[in-house]
Amino acid sequence: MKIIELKETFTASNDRDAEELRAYLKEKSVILFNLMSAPGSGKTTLLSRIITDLRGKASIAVMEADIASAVDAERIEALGAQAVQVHTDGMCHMDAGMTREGLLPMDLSGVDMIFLENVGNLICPAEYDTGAVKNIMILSVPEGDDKPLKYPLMFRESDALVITKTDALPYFNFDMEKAMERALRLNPDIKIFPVSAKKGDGMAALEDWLLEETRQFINQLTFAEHILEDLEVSRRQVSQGKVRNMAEALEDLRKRHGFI
Ligand SMILES: Nc1nc2c(ncn2[C@@H]2O[C@H](COP(=O)(O)OP(=O)(O)OP(=O)(O)O)[C@@H](O)[C@H]2O)c(=O)[nH]1
Ligand SMILES: [Mg+2]
Repeated sequence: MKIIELKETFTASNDRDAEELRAYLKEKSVILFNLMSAPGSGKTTLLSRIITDLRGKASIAVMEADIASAVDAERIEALGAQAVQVHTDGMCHMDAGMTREGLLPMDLSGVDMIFLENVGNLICPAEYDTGAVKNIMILSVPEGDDKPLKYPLMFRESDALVITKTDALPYFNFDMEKAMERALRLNPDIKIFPVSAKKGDGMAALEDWLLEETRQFINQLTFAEHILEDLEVSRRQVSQGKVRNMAEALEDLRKRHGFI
């Protein structure tokens, strides 16, 4: 088990570090999902279910961020997936520099998805861009349907909201409609997936979304690579005198790709 002791990275701009990390992920053809929630809401249980269900469909690696211990990374490794445990030196969040450092010892060849299980906390993780391609928030039924009212930032910053432990709905006063409506009011684009990681209910829709996001991210690369290749061909044609000038070559590219 690899355990990495991190220190907060004091760089000029976390946003710039995050953009650089996304560019690195593009280069490596791997998507990074950042999982955020309160402690104990069910992040590791959800990840365990995803790893098991997507076996044969996607290769998954996990970065577990905690203040102490390696229990979560051990749970992931027991499923046969690559896991690294990072310790945040007492901090309640991960930033982009820390995430990059945690990725360094990982073998990313053949990996399609990396999940960062952020430190359990509803406040700080939402304030830092980790360099992830998509942010996923988990809200569990026992926490209550009022959480979007109390912790709006995380709902705003997330691309998807997983409402988990739905098997516990009979035992709590959790109004699913109210929770969804409150989340959507903060973030009309957020995708909401009610699931029970314990029983498996609703997992297929979430997993389809993860696979589709991964496919789109990787295809987007292929598309970008095509354009770069075509640009190189155009440049060569201009230098060989086959096309009159670069403006003409770009006009041809614009017609073929529909932009530039
Ligand atoms: N009933 C029910 N319990 C669940 C579900 N998912 C997780 N749990 C339970 O919730 C508790 C916490 O789950 P974890 O997966 O460890 O939560 P976590 O968010 O990873 O916790 P931290 O990493 O400590 O923040 C455990 O007792 C799980 O068994 C679920 O879908 N239904
Ligand atoms: Mg956990």
